[in-house]
This record gives sequence, structure tokens and C-alpha cells, in this order.
Amino acid sequence: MPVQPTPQQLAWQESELALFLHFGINTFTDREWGDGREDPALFNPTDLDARQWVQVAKESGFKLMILTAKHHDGFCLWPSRCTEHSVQNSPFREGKGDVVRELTEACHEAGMSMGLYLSPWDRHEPRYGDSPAYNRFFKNQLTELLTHYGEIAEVWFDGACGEGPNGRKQETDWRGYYETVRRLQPNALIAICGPDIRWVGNEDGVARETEWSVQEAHPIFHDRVTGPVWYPAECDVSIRPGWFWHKSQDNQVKSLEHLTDIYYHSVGRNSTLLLNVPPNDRGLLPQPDVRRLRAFRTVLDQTFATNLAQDKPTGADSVRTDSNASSAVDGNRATYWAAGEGVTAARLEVDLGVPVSFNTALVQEYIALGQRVEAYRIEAWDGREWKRIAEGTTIGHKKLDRFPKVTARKVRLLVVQSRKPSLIRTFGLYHAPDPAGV
Ligand code: FUL
Repeated sequence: MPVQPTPQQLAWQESELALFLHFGINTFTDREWGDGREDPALFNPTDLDARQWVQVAKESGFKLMILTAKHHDGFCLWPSRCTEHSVQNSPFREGKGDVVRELTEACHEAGMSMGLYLSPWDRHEPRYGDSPAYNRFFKNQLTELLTHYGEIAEVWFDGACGEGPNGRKQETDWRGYYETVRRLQPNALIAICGPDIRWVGNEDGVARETEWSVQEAHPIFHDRVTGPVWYPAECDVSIRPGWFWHKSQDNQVKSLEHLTDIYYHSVGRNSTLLLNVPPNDRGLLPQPDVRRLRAFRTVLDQTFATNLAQDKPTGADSVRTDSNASSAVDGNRATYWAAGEGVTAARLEVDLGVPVSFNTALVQEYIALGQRVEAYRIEAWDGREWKRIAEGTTIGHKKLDRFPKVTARKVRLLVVQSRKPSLIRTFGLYHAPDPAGV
């Protein structure tokens, strides 16, 4: 049996787009890393509207939001009973505010999933570095967050850390942290310094050309597990140069072309995209970022509105008896073309009927049953011979290829090599608009 995702990992992979919200004391100090000595009185978002965050995310096609409940500076966006360093001692809603509550309520109202970032590194808390005491403190904070706010879909443990006061090194009790999450939110995925979702390894929003969701177990994060595990990649990147809002960066929002490239290099390479859009000091998503997200959505909608291969006559040189080649182009997420038993190289051919122009191809494996394809190629019939238009290695949940416009009547997908018989859920051809024209 190939290594397979859990139902939660599968749903997460399908969701593709998550919005990261870096918000906290740094929003008011113009810093990226606070040192924990900031006065909570500085935290004063006068127009905070979590519904605006959720609405923008929803309209832009995002399915999950992850908020920095506590960043490295230790300031808590919820009234934690474990520390004084929180919204409780700020002027926000006269000390009665709770940003985590406002956002979770807005998410649950809108059918949006909610995730939380809780920095293991805490530059405010004096117990940090006093390992058992800080681990207890951290588990208490986790308990508050995972008990009082309903369903939490993802818990994000950042790897960045430094020394505690007096140079003491914190020995993190990962096993205890994971047990706390599993006990309180059995459906939550634990990301980054965790066993369920892997950090892609950069902060540029770019996955590898070869991106396997099947990985060797991590020596720390997969406690007591050996051998291969399902450990899919998440690409985190900010829409701006910094993670937190800085007025000076209002005119440095990434261009539409850049965001579109990020999408192709993350979601289009078997990863998910966690795009950071930081609320400003009023507590709103800034307008330049909102406009960019809307344009980004328009490009994606225009590109993927019509699969030119949809329901076109399709055949294959190898088809498992209980499947159909046409399942790859039927638009049904639950069906797939399976190559025959023991077959690890197979070919799917689509007849578009008339010459059709396209510049983008999409291939999806049916990953509920594992990730299998190691190499593939896409070719178009030019009237005389098959010409290669794209090729790659892994496919996984989604592989996107862009190429100069091709006009052809027949197109084929060659699974050149597969670990087990390939299961292709979707083969799509699209004509993407020029982002400059959107
Ligand atoms: C890093 C942090 O140090 C940054 O401030 C940011 O939160 C990023 C997502 O992760 O490790």
C-alpha cells in the first residue's frame, strides 16, 4: 500500500490557498522581530474588522486563514491567563478585546477554516530557556487557544528561535506540544516544526520542480516513526517585503506577475500557498494588497474557467479494467484514469476535434491513493509529428506548466515513469490571459 495522506491532509491539499496574517505589536513599532520589551499600550488598532479580512480572503479564493496569535515578541492577541503581555493591557477595546476570538468567529461564520501560529520562541517570557517551566507555560497557552475558539484546522510552529535570558537554550518538548494538539483538536494539522505539513525550505513561495509529498520521517517531528511518511510541502511568502505591515511598504506589494508566478511555483508544483497579507495599524487589510489579491483572483478565474480538453474524446494505451481514460477529462474530482495493473508507463490521448490554442497545462494525480508519477511529458500533434510542449518529474496533487501558445487538434500526456500504475484525476488545457491585460 503506498503512503497516503490522512483525510485532513487531503482536504488541506485540496484547499490550495491559505492567507497568513502577521499582526501584533510589531504592527505598531515598525519592526519585524520585537524584543519582548514593548509596552502593550502600543497595541491600538482603532478600526479592526476581522470580517473584512475574511471577506477579502474568501473573495480571493482562500480557504484557510492563519493568524500570528503570538509572535517571537511574546505579545498575545488573546487575553492569555498565562501572561500580562497581551491585548488585555492594551487600549484595544479598552482591554476587553480578543483578536483570536474576532477572527475565529468571522471565519466560522463564513465557512472559512482557521489556523493559528504560536511562536515557540518567546522573547518576553522570563521562563523561556528554563526548559520544563517554559514548556508548561507554552502548553497552557496552546490549551487556551485550542479549547476556547472552536475548530482549529492548522497549528503553525515556527522554527525560528534564539536563546533565553542569560544565554540559556530552551529544550522544546515537541512530543508534549503535539500531544496537547492531538488531544484538544484531533483534526488539526501541525505544520512546520510538526509532523503533518512540511516547510518548503524558503520564504519565496517556491516549491521544487520535483516535490514529493512522500518523505523520510523527520528525526524530531515524526517522533518514534521510521520510513516514509506523507509530509506535503507548504510554501509561505509575504505579499510585501516584510511579514508585518510597515507604512513604508504600502507601495511595495508584489506585482501581479510575481504573485502569478508564485502560484504556478507553489500550487502548480504539488504544494500549497500560504500567502501573508498583513493587517495595518488600523486593523484592516491594506487597500493596495486587497486590490492586488482581487486582480490575482481574476487572472486565476480567467485562466482556469474552461478546460479545453473537458469531455473531449480520450483514449489511453493502458486502462485498468474498472476505470476509463475519459475520467481524466470529465471534471469529476472523484474519478480518475488508472493505468493497468503493473503498468508504470502509459499514454493518454485527447482529440480536441478542431485546432485549439492553449498555453497552460494542468495534471493532477488522485493522491488519496498516494503519489506515484516520477516523470511525464506533454506532446501536441502538429499535423505531421508529436512535438514536446512540456515535461517534468513529479505531479502530485497539481502540476501546472506554462509554455508559448500552441495550436493543435490532438494532445497527449505520457506518464514516462511511475512508482506504481499512475492514477490521473485531471488533465487540463487552458488559455491564460496576459496578466498585464487584467
Ligand atoms: C520566520 C519568522 O522569524 C518570521 O518573522 C515570520 O514569522 C516567518 C513566517 O517565519 O521564521
